[in-house]
Amino acid sequence: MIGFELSDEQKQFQALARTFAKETIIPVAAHHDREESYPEEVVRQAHEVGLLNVSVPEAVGGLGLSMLDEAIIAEELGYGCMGIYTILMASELGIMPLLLAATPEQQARFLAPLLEGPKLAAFALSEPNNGSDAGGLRTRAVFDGDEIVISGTKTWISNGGIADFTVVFATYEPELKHRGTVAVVVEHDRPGLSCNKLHGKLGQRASPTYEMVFDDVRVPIGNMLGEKGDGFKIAMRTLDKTRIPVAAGAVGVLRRALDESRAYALEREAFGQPIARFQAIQFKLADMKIALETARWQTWHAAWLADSGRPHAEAAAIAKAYASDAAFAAAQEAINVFGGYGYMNEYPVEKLMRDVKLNQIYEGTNEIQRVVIARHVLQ
Ligand code: COS
Repeated sequence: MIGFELSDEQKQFQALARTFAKETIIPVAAHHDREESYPEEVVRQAHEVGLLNVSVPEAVGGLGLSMLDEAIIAEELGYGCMGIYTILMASELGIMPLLLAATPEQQARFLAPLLEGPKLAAFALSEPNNGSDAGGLRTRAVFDGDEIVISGTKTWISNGGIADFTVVFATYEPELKHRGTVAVVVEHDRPGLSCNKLHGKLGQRASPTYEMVFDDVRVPIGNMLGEKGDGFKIAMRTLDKTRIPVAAGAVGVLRRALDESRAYALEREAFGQPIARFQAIQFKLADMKIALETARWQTWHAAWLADSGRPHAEAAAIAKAYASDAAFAAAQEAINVFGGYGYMNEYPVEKLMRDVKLNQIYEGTNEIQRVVIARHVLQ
């Protein structure tokens, strides 16, 4: 017996997030995209209604939501605006290494304060010369008595300059490659940390992305997650989970592309009738619907595997690659349905395409997802 019914609680979260997207995100999304501005008020309200840092465990006062719960919420946020989605969900990405590898004391110390206000976490793995090769980190972690001294540069860090803390991955012994890495929580009030906002992104422009420079930043050894040498595996286990909400956000974009295309096709007339009457348009809508259903079920399946403690790395990679590729294709087709208007930022569909392009790249490019999938196929 397989159950496809959401629980009452999940339906409530879905309704809450859907209303939040409609009433709080969508009205300001185009503005923050154009201005490349941070939607502080939206983040404050997300905290107020309970849609921020939803994975913080119940043991430290949070909601402790599951991956499936998160996927349900992520779809609605992605429907509203992928940039705003990324602000909220990048915080869950920053939290995940602590769910996987922190002691109860560390969880209480770092996660409980996140609940006190609209506060954010971040995750810093990528470096200027190291994106896909996550085992070849150059950021250094030097053990000095009861402290760790971090030096180096991280880049493409969502929330990097506005988070309360960032989980930083660094090497204490580069020759050991991935076996010489650590995961360390760095609070942002530590001396020596500077964050520079990156400008000129194609999409997701409401989400601030940073370069983070660590100039001999000292943290207590008690900020390290797990043991020396665990860094790479903590990062991989984190991404195996968080690629699921990335897929779910893309599902939200797919659904939005379909809804916008459907509404426009029913209203716009050509050759004396609504363009929805033409099979050329109908087939585009049908293809979007096929992709939407397929992407959502694969995403929810991956979430179910993760929540039930089963292996889920391959399923998450399939969901992330399929959903983001399909959402990008659907957003392009939505522009075609809108014709010339689709190319203008007066209408919402060009933003969908620019925004969801990033889902194909972050948290592991879709080429890396295919590496992960191929390894499972061949092993
Ligand atoms: N979970 C737990 N352990 C894992 C793992 C996973 N998903 N994937 C690999 N490992 C382990 C391996 O078992 C191996 O362990 P041992 O040292 O005990 O043998 C070790 O980690 C190294 O694994 P592997 O040799 O497969 O590492 P590679 O250097 O070949 O890297 C890829 C594998 C490319 C898949 C990895 O580097 C990756 O995912 N890169 C993308 C990073 C990314 O997503 N960046 C985005 C940043 S966030 S925006």
